[in-house]
Amino acid sequence: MAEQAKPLVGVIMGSSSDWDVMQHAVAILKQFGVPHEAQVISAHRMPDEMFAYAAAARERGLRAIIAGAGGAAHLPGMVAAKTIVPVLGVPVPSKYLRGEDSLLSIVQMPKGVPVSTFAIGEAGAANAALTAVAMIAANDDALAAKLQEFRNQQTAAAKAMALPTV
Ligand code: RP5
Repeated sequence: MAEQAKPLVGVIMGSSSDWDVMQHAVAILKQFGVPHEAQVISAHRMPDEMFAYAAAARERGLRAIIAGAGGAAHLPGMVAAKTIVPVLGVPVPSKYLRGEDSLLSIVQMPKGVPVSTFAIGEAGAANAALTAVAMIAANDDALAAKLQEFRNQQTAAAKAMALPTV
């Protein structure tokens, strides 16, 4: 249902091999009923498509772009270079450096063209989506109420945590 409406959030990733991580962003957007789209757009293998996607993002109504990539992870920064739509970068774990390369590639943007950068892996993907939800909720009271309830549930779960007796 959320995928059929005009998307507000674009989820892009450099490879289908990123899906295991990036599906956690899509799951959050689905959970909150935020219209979204998801596709592979590779910075180094599809540079023309990447630029076209970024250039059209604002006029297509996207309010945020969640971009995940691994290794020399150019995708979030290059998309940010071509649009003023906020870009939320997710470092995907890499084979040899466990995603530390992805993290540094994404987070170290020079001053002037920001990429909001999240944790490596699943938590980063989910939190990027939660941040997109929060951005949209700034002008959507029903969505804000859902987000607050989501947080309340985590508080209740933490309060109910018990430790083994020693
Ligand atoms: C990056 O290279 C992708 O984002 C992916 O994390 C990594 C490996 O891509 P594949 O070789 O699995 O397609 O561009």
